[in-house]
Amino acid sequence: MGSSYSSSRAEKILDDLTLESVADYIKSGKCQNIITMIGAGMSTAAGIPDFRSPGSGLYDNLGKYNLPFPQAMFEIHYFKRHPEPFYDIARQLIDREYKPTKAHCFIKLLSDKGLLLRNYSQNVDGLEIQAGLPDKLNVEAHGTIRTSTCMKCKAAYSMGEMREKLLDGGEGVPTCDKKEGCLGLIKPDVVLFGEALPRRYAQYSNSDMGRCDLLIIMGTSLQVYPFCGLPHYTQPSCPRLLINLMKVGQDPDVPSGWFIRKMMGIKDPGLDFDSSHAYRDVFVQTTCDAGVEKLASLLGWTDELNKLTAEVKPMTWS
Ligand code: CNA
Repeated sequence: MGSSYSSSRAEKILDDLTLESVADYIKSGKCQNIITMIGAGMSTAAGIPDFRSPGSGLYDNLGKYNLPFPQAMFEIHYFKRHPEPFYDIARQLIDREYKPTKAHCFIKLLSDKGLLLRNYSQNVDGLEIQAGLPDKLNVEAHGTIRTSTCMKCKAAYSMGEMREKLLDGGEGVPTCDKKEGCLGLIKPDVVLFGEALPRRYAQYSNSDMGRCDLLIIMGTSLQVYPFCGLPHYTQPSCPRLLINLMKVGQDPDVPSGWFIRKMMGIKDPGLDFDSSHAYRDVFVQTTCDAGVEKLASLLGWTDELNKLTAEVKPMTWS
């Protein structure tokens, strides 16, 4: 995936850097391959905490585990030595009722209208699939909690089986009983820091990003590589819309981001909403749900979006 950045020659597609202009572009019919890129902020309205929101994010609430640093909880090397905190958090989050949000339903609506090229998700909750998005249009870049695997014998476990192990197993860690004497640790099929992303991620993103004619980024701090590098691989003319509580993805946001970008051969300096050169990046500071509600209204899709949102069922733990 090579960077194609060249802003000086790029065509300016949006009349101005507003949600209204993005809606006009979609309505023009020239925009047929939309990619959505989503993160944990998509699911906070469903009751699932994100990592980095001050106060409510998981990173601010891990004090009792005496971790060397908050991210350790989700790092494979730490997990292998100390899996207990990870399962303690899992136990607190499991078995509640999580319903896809309006923003998840908006992505489903894009797919129903034949406008969605792909959804790239960092989330592991599967709420976009629960909203009805076909598997083939979804890339779960950081894996999923819907399935689990024994780290020793590789036996597969369903979400229902994992649920039982966690809820019936006291405070212990879930171990494998599918092969006699195995007792390997069962790990949800999520990608922890330090693990490789699913092959599907590179397979699809390599060809998708250059074909994208509108990128919609929602509910992410754009801090986790390689995922947060995806916007850089769109064509220089491709408009990029960020709907988030905070402005993110600009050059200095990611510690040592400049170094990683250099290693990845990325020349694009990041999202640019405000500079005198800004020409394609639009920031809408609001919740994902309020952002899609406004966009749907501008597109005349409010009734369809409300119908999908009213009909969607919560996730089941089976
Ligand atoms: P993050 O780093 O926690 O960032 C979340 C971003 O979303 C922040 O910029 C918030 O300001 C913003 N935000 C929070 N709530 C809303 C809202 N309602 N509307 C709009 N914006 C909002 O999370 P990222 O996804 O960027 O980080 C990647 C990690 C988080 C991935 O590895 C995930 O696996 C991991 N994660 C996933 C889940 C999930 O599956 N639901 C939950 C927690 C963490």
